[in-house]
Amino acid sequence: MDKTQVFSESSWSSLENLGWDSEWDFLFSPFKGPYVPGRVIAVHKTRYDVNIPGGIISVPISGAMKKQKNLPVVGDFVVVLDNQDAATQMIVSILKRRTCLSRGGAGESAGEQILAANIDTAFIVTDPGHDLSIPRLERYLLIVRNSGAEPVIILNKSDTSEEISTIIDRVHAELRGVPVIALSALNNTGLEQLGPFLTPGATVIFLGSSGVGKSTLINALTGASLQKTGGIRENDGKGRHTTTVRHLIPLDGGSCLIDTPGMREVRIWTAGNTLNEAFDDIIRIAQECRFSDCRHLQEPGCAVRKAVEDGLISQERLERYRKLHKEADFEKEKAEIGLKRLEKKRYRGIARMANECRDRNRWQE
Ligand SMILES: Nc1nc2c(ncn2[C@@H]2O[C@H](COP(=O)(O)OP(=O)(O)OP(=O)(O)O)[C@@H](O)[C@H]2O)c(=O)[nH]1
Ligand SMILES: [Mg+2]
Ligand SMILES: [Zn+2]
Repeated sequence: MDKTQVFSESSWSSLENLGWDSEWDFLFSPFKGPYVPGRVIAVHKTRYDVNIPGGIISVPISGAMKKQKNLPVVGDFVVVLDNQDAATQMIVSILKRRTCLSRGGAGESAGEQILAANIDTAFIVTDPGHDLSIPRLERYLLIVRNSGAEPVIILNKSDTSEEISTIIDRVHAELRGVPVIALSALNNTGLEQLGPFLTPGATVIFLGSSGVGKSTLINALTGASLQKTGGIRENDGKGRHTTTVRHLIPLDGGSCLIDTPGMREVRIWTAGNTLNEAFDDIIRIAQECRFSDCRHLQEPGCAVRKAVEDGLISQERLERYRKLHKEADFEKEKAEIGLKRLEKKRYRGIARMANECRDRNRWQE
């Protein structure tokens, strides 16, 4: 391999230390000859930093992948064409993702935005003060559960809060069934609670708003200042968006961490069954509603509204459910409209081809 292409020789890892196992080996087995496996550790505009055996290289993707909009994300295991020549080095395929973290596109843009792949545990980091918002945590939970990864909530900056155990109880009560860990990245206390998730071969990601301390936490875990950290604004406690790219970092014990930029907007992607699982209490009670398509608004014989009156479900919880449901439907609709447009375009292409064919035949007659 051309040594000049390995721009970061000191920081590369063996693929085994980046989660490569026999299952990946199996998926890679059809590729022989000039192909090598690798893991995407960072994504730039058109180039990808890929850790391959022997180094980290910066490569583009193949034209076919570009055309199919088949874009790698951080955490992907990929197949790289590596035939000694830096000019033709490129990613040619993505090995089938085990888990895939995605959200609805930002702004009005339709579609899915894939954030990262092959994540085992997603830490949803929040600050118990300024940033704490149950509805936002719930959105993150939906995104994570939908991805196939396991969610864990981290209340960072526990050094700044006197009532941390009350907050833990509140989060537990509102968002059932998710582990909640309180720690302080700055003071290096409570980090040992993350140990069970950082097993050899595991990949974990840190999600959350800007300024909650994701990079500080990663630096504390790696024991190095690999990630830049930033202050937060005095007036509203918001972060300054210090981290700008998602980055995969290997940890000594054989696990991998992914730092991410703080999210401004947490849109859920088509939440499907995950939404129903998260609100299984409401779904169960809704089976008793008189109308099967009851929206639990003004309909007579609504069991859900009765459950709210009886204090079995909180009004806020019902409202969060309604809002998320509406949003998931909207994302689905946006995606379907996009699909229809695509079909129309494809049909127009076929019709044009048929016309051209007919004209040609006529001309030849
Ligand atoms: N008091 C206290 N401050 C912390 C703690 N962890 C992080 N901070 C501070 O919070 C600020 C933001 O930390 P970062 O690690 O840059 O936050 P981030 O989540 O990576 O932010 P973005 O990269 O912008 O998304 C810094 O000033 C940190 O020193 C903590 O446990 N306690
Ligand atoms: Mg950061
Ligand atoms: Zn109802």
